[in-house]
Amino acid sequence: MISRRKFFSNAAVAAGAAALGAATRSVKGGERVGQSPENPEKINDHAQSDQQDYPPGEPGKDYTPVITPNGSTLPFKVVGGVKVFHLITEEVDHEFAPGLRAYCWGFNGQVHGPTIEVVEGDRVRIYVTNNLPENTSIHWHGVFVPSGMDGVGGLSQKTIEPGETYKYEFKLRQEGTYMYHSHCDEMTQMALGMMGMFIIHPRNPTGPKADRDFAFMLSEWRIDVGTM
Ligand SMILES: [Cu+2]
Repeated sequence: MISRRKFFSNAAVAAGAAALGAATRSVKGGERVGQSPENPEKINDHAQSDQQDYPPGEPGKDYTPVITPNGSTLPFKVVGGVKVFHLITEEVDHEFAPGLRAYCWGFNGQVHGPTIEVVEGDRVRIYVTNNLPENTSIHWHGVFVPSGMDGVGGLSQKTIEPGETYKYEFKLRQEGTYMYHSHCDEMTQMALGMMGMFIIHPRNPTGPKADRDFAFMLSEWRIDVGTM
């Protein structure tokens, strides 16, 4: 999946690298671009946001909120300096187009799930309540998290049973456009729609400010006649 932000940032990195030579660097999804051998301690962009404490990033002040067409942004509240979110996995009667409906699996009544929007340096606590008829777990795709928060069912955690609520908590040490998705019985759960966007705004943005910022998540569906 190539995201709009990655698309733009790759172009920006290429331009920046040409102008600034070895000093330019970027971290995206574990890849390091434009490393600086003479300045190795500066290679990890996320190292700074890891060590430094920031107040929770505020929409409108620290970032231009993203618009998710045909979707929404997951609300949060700040508790003790932590952004607290609540995802609820559940069956959703989803209308793809007038008259084209199917029972899907999603989050908080939506397919795909609502966009999670945060700022580099934020600490987040995400409660996941499982209202599906089977176990699940949620993985934060591409996001640097401690192993126990990675959401890989059966590997980094016990899966979340129906009716259970699981707490994920971590600090955002990077910026970029990522996703979250089920990481349990993936062929069924992801195919039925269990994914959403996870957007981390840069704490100290460079370049022009966006007037409007849109997030599109594309996926392919095959819905046979009479499925519903
Ligand atoms: Cu993934």
